[in-house]
Order: sequence, then C-alpha cells, then structure tokens
Amino acid sequence: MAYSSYKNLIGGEWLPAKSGKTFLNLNPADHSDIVGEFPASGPEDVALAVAAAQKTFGPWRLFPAPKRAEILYRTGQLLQERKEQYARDMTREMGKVLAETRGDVQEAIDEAFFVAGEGRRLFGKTTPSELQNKFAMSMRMPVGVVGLITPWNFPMAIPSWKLFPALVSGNTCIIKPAEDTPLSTYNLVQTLMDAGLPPGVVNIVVGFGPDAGAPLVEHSGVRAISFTGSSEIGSLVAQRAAATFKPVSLEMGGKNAQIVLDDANLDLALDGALWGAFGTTGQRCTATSRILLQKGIAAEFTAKFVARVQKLTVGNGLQDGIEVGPQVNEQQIETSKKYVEIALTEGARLLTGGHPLTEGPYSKGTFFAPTVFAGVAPSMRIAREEVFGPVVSLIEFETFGQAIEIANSIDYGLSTALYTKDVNRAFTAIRDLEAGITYINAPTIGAEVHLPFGGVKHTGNGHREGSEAIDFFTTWKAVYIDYSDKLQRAQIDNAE
Ligand code: UN1
Repeated sequence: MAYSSYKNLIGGEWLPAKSGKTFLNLNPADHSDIVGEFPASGPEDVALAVAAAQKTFGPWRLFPAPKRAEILYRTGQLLQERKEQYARDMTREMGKVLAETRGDVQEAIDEAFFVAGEGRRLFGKTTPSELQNKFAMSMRMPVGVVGLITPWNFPMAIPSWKLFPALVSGNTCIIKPAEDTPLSTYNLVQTLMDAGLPPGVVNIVVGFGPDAGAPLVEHSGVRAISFTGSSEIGSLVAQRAAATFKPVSLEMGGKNAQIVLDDANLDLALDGALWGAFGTTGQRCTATSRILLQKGIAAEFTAKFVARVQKLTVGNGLQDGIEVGPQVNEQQIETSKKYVEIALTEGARLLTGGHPLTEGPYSKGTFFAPTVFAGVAPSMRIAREEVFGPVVSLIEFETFGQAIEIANSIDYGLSTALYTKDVNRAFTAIRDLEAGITYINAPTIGAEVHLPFGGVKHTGNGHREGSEAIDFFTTWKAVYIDYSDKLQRAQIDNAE
C-alpha cells in the first residue's frame, strides 16, 4: 500500500536521518494501514537541529513578542479550518475516537488563542529602589534553544502546550514527538509555518527515546527541556539534564481517584467515572484509575457501572458509534495484561474485561476490553501503579476521612474528583487532596488550557503547564537604572 515518507524539519529543510534509518507509523486499529514512514534519528540529527535553532534564536528573540503572538493567533485560525482533517489523521495514528481527536485539535486551538494574548503581556514588575533616583524593574527574557519531548496520548494538544508558550517567549525549539504519533506534530508545525513562522524557529527530529531524546536532553546547546511522559523516563531525563544544569519541566504519571460519597448524585458520578476511566481508552495521565466508593452506595454504583462498561462499544475510532478506541501499541496491551495478572494474584475481583480483544474486527489492531476490578485494597499494586489503559479499580471506604487518606496514599498527585452535594466536604477535599487538580462533581479528565496543569509528588517536579507555562520558558532579568548621576552604593548609602 502506498504511504507518504516524512523527513526531519531542520533549519526549514526536510532532511532524512543521517543514518538513513526509518520506521513505519501504523494505525493501531488496523496494522495493515500504514500512516507513514518517518526518520529514526540519532545524535547527529539532533546536533544539526540544535545548530539550526541556535542560528535562528538571534533574530527570533528580537522579533517583537506581539508579532510572535500574531503568528500563533493565525495558527489558531488555520487549525480551526483544518480541524477535521487533523482529527482524522490523529485517530489514524493514535486510535482515540474522532470526537476526542477533534477535542485534541481544539485544545491546540484554545492554546493558540490563549497564548497569543500573552504576546502583549509577558509582564515584568517595577518596584521602588532603596536608593533615591534609581529605577528598578524585572523583565522576562527567553531561555534560548529549548528541547520539547512529547507523548502520544495528546498528539497535538501537548505539543501546542509546549511550543506556543516557548515561541511567544522568544525561544527557538526542537521538538521530538513520540514515535507513535509524529504526524500530528508535523500537522501542527506545518500550520505554524503556514501562519508565517520563520524557518528554523521550530525544528522536528523524529526518533526513539534512547537515540533521539537522550542526545537532545544531553546537548550543551539546549538550554531547557520540557518533557511529558512516564515517571520512569522523566527521572532519567532529569538526571541526564542535571549534568549540564538544564532546567527540566516534567509532567508525568497519575493514579487519579474519583471519590463518590453516599450523598452524591449517583447518575452523575456514573457518567463521570465512565468518561474518566475509559475516555481515551484510559490512556490519559489524568484518567480515572481508582474509584473510591462510600459503603452506602458501593453496591448500587458497582452494579450500574459494570452494566454500563459492558455496553461500551470498542472499535476503530474513525467509525461512527465507537466509544473506546484501541490502545496505542502492543506494548500498552502487554502492560494492561500484566496489571490484570498482578491484580488477580493480589486477590482483586475481576468484574468485567481483563483481556485483549483479538477476534473479528479486532484482529488487525491492539484492542483491550474495558476492565473493572472490585475488592481492591489501597495497598495493592493495582491501586498504586499507573496502568495507562482501560483498567479501573473500585475501592470501598466508610468515612470521608478515609477516602481522603486513601486518595493521598499513593506516589502520584495529578488529578482528583469528588462527587458530593455537601459543600463543607467539597471545600475540605479541595484543601486536603494532594493533587495538582481537584474537580468537584466532574470527572478527573478535562483540564482547560488557561489554568495551571501539572501535579505533585511523582507526577511532576514543581512546574506547571497551561496558565503558568511562560514561567518555565522565560528567565528573569533584574534591571536597575540609576539617574542620580553619582555612585550610589546599595545596602551602604541608604538614607537612614
Ligand atoms: C494528559 O493526559 O497528558 O485534562 C493530558 C485532560 C486533558 C489533558 C490530558 N485536557 O484530560
């Protein structure tokens, strides 16, 4: 079957990997459908991209921020026009259903319009000096060449969360998209260029982590790394970046809890749990993977939930009526299988699913049956470790205090949800849940681009994307202007 061949984008030119190596990007719903051939890049390609980004940094940082922002605004407009085509490309390479890939493109559109406004802000501060006739202020400066390493689960949204704030701040970029979903990054960067982005300001290097990601992290010409992916790889990124003192923004795993109290609107909690656990086939870092049920509603919730899970339609996300797409690749299927085994060994009760789907329409792809475990104890690995698949655990508790304790008892801290009508408990949970995001009466997924995004504990290293991303992509300069025409010595000549 004919398919397109893509190259790296370096200094505005399309170049093959120096080694000549390539790999195929397959549709996870149908492996006979080849999305494209992409370069399997290595350190020599990364070095070329860094040189290109260094060259364009000079002019780009001097191009006025409001003008940089106008390119982003235009990008948002073009993405609106191209939304359907890009959503289809994304479902083909990543698997999630069309409604969700449209949402992914929409998130990039939202990000474009939000960040475009930042071009006329990028505020610093003015402050009084301790000395007379002296002016003091702080300014945001670009960091330089930045390396962006992005995951496959939000193939356009997450690249936009990193590229747009990096660009408006005056940085030049090298993006290494996940090898499962490079086409969506091409579509995004092509749109930036069509909107007027000068060549070499964004460079794309496609390849695998050890060959293309690691050299980007280690390159002394790269001034900062923004990474989204697993905690395991994030830790390696941080360790390797430390050798050249690079700031690193890490956005990693989750084991997100939805708590349902006895007084909750049960139908609403069921809708939320279904969407939170099985939207994106459970492959979101914000996915609901633990549902904490208060004793009074546990039996009813469990019965209704399992009935609804069994009705979910799994299949090719390009087809109408499909609610749950495939997992992205064979490795993710293996992880889901592994955790089913672990849960069974630990004594959890499998209520539905628990196996790959391989027959008939499923035979060409990587599908896994939506899976629910009950009788899960908070200490079990299935309750503590990230699966990143359509597998959810039901955990029962008696008191509200216990629910908070269980929710907090893990290493991750990204998203949390509480279903209740009790305003006092809602505010207590907002205060006490250890997570970067807390929802009341809404699922754990669905963050909006203009709020801080990120988490605590093993989920992140203190940075936030969304509203606060500019903080990572700029560095502060303090400026003092003395108009007294004499030497004034700070801390010494202060008027008493
Ligand atoms: C992710 O899974 O890495 O809040 C990001 C959400 C989406 C973003 C998820 N807006 O679920």
